[in-house]
Parts: sequence; structure tokens; C-alpha cells
Amino acid sequence: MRKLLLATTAIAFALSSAVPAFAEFNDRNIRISNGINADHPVGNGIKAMQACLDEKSGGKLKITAFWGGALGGDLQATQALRSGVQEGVVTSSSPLVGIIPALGVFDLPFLFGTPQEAYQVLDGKFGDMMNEKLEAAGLVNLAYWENGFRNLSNSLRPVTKWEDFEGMKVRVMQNNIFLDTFQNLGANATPMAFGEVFSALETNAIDAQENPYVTIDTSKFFEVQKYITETNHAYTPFLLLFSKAIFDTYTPEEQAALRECAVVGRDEERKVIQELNKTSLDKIKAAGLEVNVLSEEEQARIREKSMVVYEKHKAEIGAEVVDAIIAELAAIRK
Ligand code: TK8
Repeated sequence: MRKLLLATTAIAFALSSAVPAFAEFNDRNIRISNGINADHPVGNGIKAMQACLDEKSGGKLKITAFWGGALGGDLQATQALRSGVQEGVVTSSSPLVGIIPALGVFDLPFLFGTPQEAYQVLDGKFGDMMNEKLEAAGLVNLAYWENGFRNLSNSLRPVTKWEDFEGMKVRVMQNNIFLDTFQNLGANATPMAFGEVFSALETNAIDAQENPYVTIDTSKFFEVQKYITETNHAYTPFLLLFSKAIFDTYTPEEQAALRECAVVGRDEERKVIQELNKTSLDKIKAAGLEVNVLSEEEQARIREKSMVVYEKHKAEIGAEVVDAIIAELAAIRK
């Protein structure tokens, strides 16, 4: 009897304290689409984000993640957010330059030197400024996650100097800065959505693509490529975007939980990417690919040759945006 009383009191207490704590949370199904696969570190980030949301919302905010482009590619999913028919997407910033030209700043070749530098810029004032531009376009960026430093893979020959790009059919994202960067190196650059890359490589419709090692691994591009060159020619971020139309209907507590837990997920995702980089490279090597690292001299030549791209795209990105990031990077590097 005493036990029963104790148990009833405990339940009553739990209920009375649980109700007010989660009253500001409604049952929400949050669909988040991804172009990459579930075993990409974004999967770890989403899990960490969900654990955080469970705690904050008493299990009311639930993420349903879709992988491998199941809900469409980056651009298509982002447009679904803008029209308020899908909650979230993890997308590269690069295919969104048609909507927000200023995002092109992240596509400038050899802009960031280290991940830490990128984190400082993205998680700081500059990142906030870009977030304002995204909001004006109907997109709430909950946090900058990591895509990472990009490297070239191809099926034709080892690439150890820029002359080796000559005539190579390289898939680039739907982004004119990447297009120009590769055309300027002599490649035959072809813009294509991410979801089409594997079969285009497999059928030799294209010879090459460029992505971080972790993506070359988890999207299985190594199965249809022979050579890799560690070019590190760009660091592109992932954006964890939320539909502003839907976000605006959420309670302030729900909005705050989403923002805070997106940062928890970000930290986990970045951590796992850094750990997996080497494992992925080992896996690619074990699969028989030849891996070349550009000599410092060659990297400097490619970088120098690529600088025309900055001038060419400065006006369309916004001169003040380009100047702001260059000033911020200079301050960080001091
Ligand atoms: C996945 C893409 C991918 C990107 C690309 O949806 O398209 O090459 O690097 O990560 O956003």
C-alpha cells in the first residue's frame, strides 16, 4: 500500500511538472531532406540534434530524415521550403546562388585555408549577415554544418598540375563560380545536380567530379573513378535550412529548441567529418584508386591562375560581401 502511494505520488509529481515544462511544444513532424546518404556524418549530426530535441521538447519535435536525394536535389528541396511545403533541408550553399547571389562568396577558389578558419567566419558575424539574406528569401538557416574541403576524382589520368585538367569533363555544382574555376583551368566543366553524378560517372558521360573525401566514400563515387587529387580547391559549407513560412508558425520555444539543437548537431557532424576524413581516404585507397597530393608549388600555380575568378564574380556576389570576408580572414590570420 505504501509502495503504491509512493508510486502514485511520483507519477502525479512527474505529470504536474511535465505538463508546464512542455506546454509550449506541439507535436511536429520535421522532414529534413539530404542529397548525401545516411552514413555521411550528417546522419550523426541529425541523431545528436534529435536527442537534444527530445530532451527539450519532451519528444514532441520529431525529425524524419530523407537520404540520397529521395525528396529531390538541393535546389528542388530548397524551393519546397520557400513555398512552405517542406520543413528542412541540408544543402550545399553553392546551388542556391541563383536565389541568393551573395552565397557565391563561399565558392571562391582557395578562400578558406583551414576548417577552423571556416568555422570562425561561418559561426560569427559574417555567417549572421548571410543568414539575414537567406531569411529575406524565405529560408531560416539554423546552423552552418560542414560539407568540407573538396578534392578532384577522375577516370582518365593522374592530375598533378593544372595542365592535366585540359579537356577533362568535370561535373560541377549548378554554380557559375565553380564552372568558371574549372573552365579557366582548361577543363570542360558541366553543371549537374548531385543526384545524377554517380550514373554520369558510371556511364562515362563525365570523367570527373569534385567533393570531399567523405562524400566520395559515402556516395560511392570511388567505385566508378580511378584517380584522386587532393586539390583542396574550395571549402563549401552545408546549410541546415528551415522553411521560414513554417518556422513562423512555431512557438518561440520550438524555434529556440530548433536553433539550439541544430548547433549541437553541427558540432557532432563537424567532429565526425574530421574523424572520418582519413578513414574515407584509406577506404578509397584500398579500393585501388591512385591518390595524388598536389605539390605546394603546383597548388600555388593553380591558386594564382584561379584568382581571375574573384574579380570576375565580385560584382555579382556583391563587392561589399567579398571585401568583408577577405577582411575578416585577414584579421583571423593575423
Ligand atoms: C548533396 C550535395 C553535395 C555537394 C555536391 O546534396 O553537389 O557536389 O557537394 O554534398 O550538396
